[in-house]
Order: sequence, then C-alpha cells, then structure tokens
Amino acid sequence: MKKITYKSHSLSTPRYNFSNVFIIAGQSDETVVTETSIEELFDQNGMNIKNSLLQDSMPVLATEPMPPILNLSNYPGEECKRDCMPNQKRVCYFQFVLENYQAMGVACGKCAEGVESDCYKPQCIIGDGVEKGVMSINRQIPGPDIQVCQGDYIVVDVANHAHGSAATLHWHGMHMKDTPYMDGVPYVTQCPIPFATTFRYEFYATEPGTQFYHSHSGHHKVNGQYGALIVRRPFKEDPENLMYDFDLPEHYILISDWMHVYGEDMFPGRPSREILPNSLLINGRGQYMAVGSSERTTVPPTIYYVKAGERYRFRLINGISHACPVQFQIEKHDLVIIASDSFNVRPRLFNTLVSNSGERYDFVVTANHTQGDFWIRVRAMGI
Ligand SMILES: [Cu+2]
Repeated sequence: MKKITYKSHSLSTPRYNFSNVFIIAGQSDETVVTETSIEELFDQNGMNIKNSLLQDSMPVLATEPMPPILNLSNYPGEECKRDCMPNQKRVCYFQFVLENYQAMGVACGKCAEGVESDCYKPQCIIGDGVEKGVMSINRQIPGPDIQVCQGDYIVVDVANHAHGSAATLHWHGMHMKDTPYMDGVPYVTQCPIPFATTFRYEFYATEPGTQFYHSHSGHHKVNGQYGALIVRRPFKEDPENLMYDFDLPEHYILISDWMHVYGEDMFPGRPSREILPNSLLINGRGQYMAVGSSERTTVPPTIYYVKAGERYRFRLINGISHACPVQFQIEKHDLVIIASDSFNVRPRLFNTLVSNSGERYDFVVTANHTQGDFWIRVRAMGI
C-alpha cells in the first residue's frame, strides 16, 4: 500500500488569485503530495523536488520549513500526457523556441529523393515536400503538442530566436479568466516577445477539451507556428465516455494550409490571383500536386492506426489561416460528433464535416472494416 505524506501549507499573498496546486512527486513506494501556492512554486524554483522529497522518506511535520518545491526541468511537459485521475495535478513545463527555419531543408537528408526514413529525421519538417522557408517552434510543424489534464498548471517558456520578428502565442479555447495577461494578443494583453528574449506563459488548464495554440503575430501562424492543446478530464468525468473505447494522444488531426511562400508575401498587391494555399496539411504533412501536373510529391503522409472493431475518439483542430472553410471525410467511415469547440454536444452521425478556422470537433470513428487503408480527405471549399 502506498504511504502518502500530506502537508498543507498556508498561503502567503499569492501573486494571482489562484486556488492551490498539487504537486505529486516520484514513483517509489512512498509518494509525497505537497500542497503549495503558485508563488512558492516559482520563488523556490531551482531546487530539485524529486530528489529532495524522495531521499527524505521520513514524515514531514507541519511545522517544518517548506522543502524545496520545484525544479521545472523535473516536469517536462511530455510527462503530463497521461491518464487523468481526480486530484492528481501536475505542473507541465515546456520550452518553445521560435525560429526562422526551412521545410525540406538539410535536416531532411534525401527525403525529397525518396529515402523515406530520412523524412522522419529529427528537425526535418516536410510540409508538402517542397522546400520553403518557415517559422517553426522547436523545428517542428506543428509545434509540440501540449496534452494535459484539467487543473494542471501549464508553464511555457517562449524564446524568440526568429530574427527581425516579435511574437506572441495565443491559447485558443482557454478562457484566461484569472490570467487575461496570458492570452497572447499582441499590444492588447501583452507586448510581443522581441527577438532574443524569452517570455514565460503560465496558466491553469481550466477548460477541458480539444483546444489549440498559435502565434497571434503577423502571418506566423500560416508560416508554421501552431500546435495542439488538449485538456483531458478523468475518463469517468467525461459525459460521453460510453461512446468510445480509446482516446489516444496521437489521434489528433490538425489541419492547416500551406503556401510555398511566406504569408507576408500575400498582401498586398500581387498581380496574380495566386494567393491561395498550395496544399492542405494534416499534422504538418501533405502531398503537393502542381496545377496541370499528374504527379504528387511522395513525402509520407500522416498515418493513424486503429484496430478493427474498436471505437476511437479523434480530435480535429482547424488550424487554417487563409483557406476557409474545409470539408473533412474519412473514406468508408462515418463520424459521430461528440464535441464542438471543446463543449460536448448531443452525438450525431455524419459522413462529412465542414469546419472553419479555429474550430475544433471531437468525433468517434468505429473501425468497422476488418482490414484496409482508408484516406482521410480534406478539401478547401470555394476554391
Ligand atoms: Cu485562435
């Protein structure tokens, strides 16, 4: 049986009007649960919580001074991608580096020449297989997915290494009622982050569901700075948990449009009408076919795996910038829509879903074929 040592610590004046946050450390027989304020978390930053708490297995007395609380590096955000349990909150720490970078650049080796394994190399952004300049987060498009549990505390240090640009990140779907200054709207809720500086976003994951983050500056979003933000609840607390068997972290579908020039090149004054996207991407991958050509680029698309007979929850995020709306279908499969913009809806069966920029839809797909590969189709409407 797990022994739980629990220490409640009185709040001094918190910087924000927050309730407390719970930190859970360690995998040993003894788990230490400490309740503390956000102010204390960061004032005592720099100490090693895991080591200091785990090496010290003796009971913690309420009169003792607070042990060191948090070394942010002990809680990489990826460790927050987990089955959510009631009252087990974490601080989820991410480091984002904004850069001017290249799709199909040197990091992709011989991907363009058909060496498929090179397309999966670290820092290789393939887009639709055409070399172009991008603005990336951590040399990935989409940026790192943030997948946490409701009530977790999200901390994102955003370092702007993109010469000549200032940026903000907006957390689409998070209401930011207690932290409006974390909303990421340049010149409204904050000054944009200048080149060569770092800004720390920190806020509670308050709104459960499928959300979205993206740069709110210039054309950075269409240039590549966006990603998934998914806030789960404990399975038992999801009113539609009887509708699906699996809610897998890799089953999000982030749609974006992709142009072979920078977004900034689109306005104003182009003499041609070619201001439309060249491709649509799913999770940063697509295949380009030039107008008048019958050949597509051969870069590998995004693939989702399912097992026959099971029901899977998928989370669709429309990250389109210039094309709208888009039509979405899965070949030979229907979609049971269970949530729209992160709110549960009465389940309805559809075979086609139309969405606009910024919208999110959660749907359930039943893998009702014994075997086979099925295309996911995304089509821009009105083009
Ligand atoms: Cu948005």
